[in-house]
Amino acid sequence: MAIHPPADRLWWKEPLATSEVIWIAVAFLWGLVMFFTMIYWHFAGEQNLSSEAYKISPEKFAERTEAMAAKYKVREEGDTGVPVVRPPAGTDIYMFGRLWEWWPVLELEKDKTYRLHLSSLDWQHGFSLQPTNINLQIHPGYEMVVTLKPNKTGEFSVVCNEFCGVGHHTMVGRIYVVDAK
Ligand SMILES: [Cu+2]
Repeated sequence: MAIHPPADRLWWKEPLATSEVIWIAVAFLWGLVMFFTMIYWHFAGEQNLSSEAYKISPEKFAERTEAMAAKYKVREEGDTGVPVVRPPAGTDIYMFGRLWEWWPVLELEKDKTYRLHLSSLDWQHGFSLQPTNINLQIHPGYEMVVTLKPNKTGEFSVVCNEFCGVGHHTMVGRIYVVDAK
């Protein structure tokens, strides 16, 4: 009960009970286990991201993304006019977020490695790749670079998970993963 202050205020000078020592030791050891698990899981876990961050202006990032899209566009996504871009495996690929879209749509090959650059042209967005557990904060002025090796074919959605205004809920992008030709 903590209604009244302890009679003896110098509580840190009280002798430690054995059970307290045991609990402190257990908590400390468990903390160590979790700390080393983080490092181990970085290599052994399948979804832990190693990301890099660099400064880049929104203009420059848009320029690189548009250059890639112009070069490797294969079709358009439905009637949205958004290009579906299939860059060569092993290359640097780009996607930006802006109010309220992820652009462009990417088509990647299974089991190939890409360096995915992500940035925002205007505002803070959240890159969330569904249904995997991949989440990144996307800021204007910085690019996040993720080394990515898709291990499943299919259609993956990119949703914005950082509230960014009235169109936030419509901010959905797409990544296709297909078998290598
Ligand atoms: Cu958003």
